[in-house]
Amino acid sequence: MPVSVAIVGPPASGKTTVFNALTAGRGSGGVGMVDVLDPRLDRLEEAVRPKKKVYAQVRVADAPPGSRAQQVAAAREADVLLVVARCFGPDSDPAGELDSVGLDLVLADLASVEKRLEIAAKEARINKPGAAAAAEVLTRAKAHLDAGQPLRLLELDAAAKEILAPLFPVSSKPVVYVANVAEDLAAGATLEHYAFEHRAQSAVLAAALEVELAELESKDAAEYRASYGLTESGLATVAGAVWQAGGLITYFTAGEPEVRAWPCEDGAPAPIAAGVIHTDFIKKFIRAEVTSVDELVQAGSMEALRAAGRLRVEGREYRVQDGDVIFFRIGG
Ligand SMILES: Nc1nc2c(ncn2[C@@H]2O[C@H](COP(=O)(O)OP(=O)(O)O)[C@@H](O)[C@H]2O)c(=O)[nH]1
Ligand SMILES: [Mg+2]
Repeated sequence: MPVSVAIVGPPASGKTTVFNALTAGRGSGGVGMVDVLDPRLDRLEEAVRPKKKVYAQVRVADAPPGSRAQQVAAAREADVLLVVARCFGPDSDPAGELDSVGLDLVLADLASVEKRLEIAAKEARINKPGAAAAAEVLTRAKAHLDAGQPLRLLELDAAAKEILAPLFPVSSKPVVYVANVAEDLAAGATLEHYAFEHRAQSAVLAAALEVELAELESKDAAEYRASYGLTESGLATVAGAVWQAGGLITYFTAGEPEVRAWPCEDGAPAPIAAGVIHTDFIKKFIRAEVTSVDELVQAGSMEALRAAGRLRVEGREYRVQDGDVIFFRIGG
């Protein structure tokens, strides 16, 4: 499954320009699928020589033009939000822009939490099972939102999260604050500070410049970037921040038909990680055979490692690590 990212932000902050930069102009209807390049996958390809190479994918959705409510609705479907603030041109005020977008998300959640709380409070009065516990969580959420704080900064255990889940909260989603700068990269500093204070990830992106670079050969683009003091593509910067914000790691599968990178929740037990490939694999998981990119590149194939007894055998409790190369044994 691709990682789903929604772009939000105030008008004219450069959202569509960011969208075009990330999708290299290949999006359509406001949606684009983007490959997240990864040199580890390239090394696996060289070693294994598979028929196919599949990078981790991100689905990027541009903010729909129209009302703030429409933007919030679109954001509800995403795993991670990219909040774009204008850090170029006259009177840029990224902190003010981010405050205002943050408030939109908080108010949207406050409305649905208040509505649900009224119902839960009534249900609690007639002793409906679970209603009192729900009202307690909703009351806590309401107080937090009333204070202008997003739900992502409220500590909730699994049971509390389950109570809020049917409301499809949007302020609980991980965010990456994107400083859309012109030539002056230093203009992103205010936003980076803001992100730090708000415990969010940030990325500085020269979106208009990246749109131009996307049209160049990768070698020319790299040289051009270097002249601006940029060490990686805008997409790589944003993808890194999205992975961080979303608490994601990448593991790999490497067989003859294809080598592939899979985004996966950090700390996921092996069956859940296998479920990223196919939901059936969660139930049918038997064991994971695990190695590293380096080991596999040395040996040339999973089979060679298995024959040499050098694949680690891990069970249901194993927590998949970033950079693992895995063969999942699945039952019938
Ligand atoms: N100088 C400069 N202009 C930009 C940049 N990004 C966007 N713009 C301009 O800002 C205006 C609004 O951009 P757009 O992407 O349509 O904003 P949206 O309303 O947030 O989607 C357009 O005229 C863009 O050309 C940038 O990085 N540098
Ligand atoms: Mg736009």
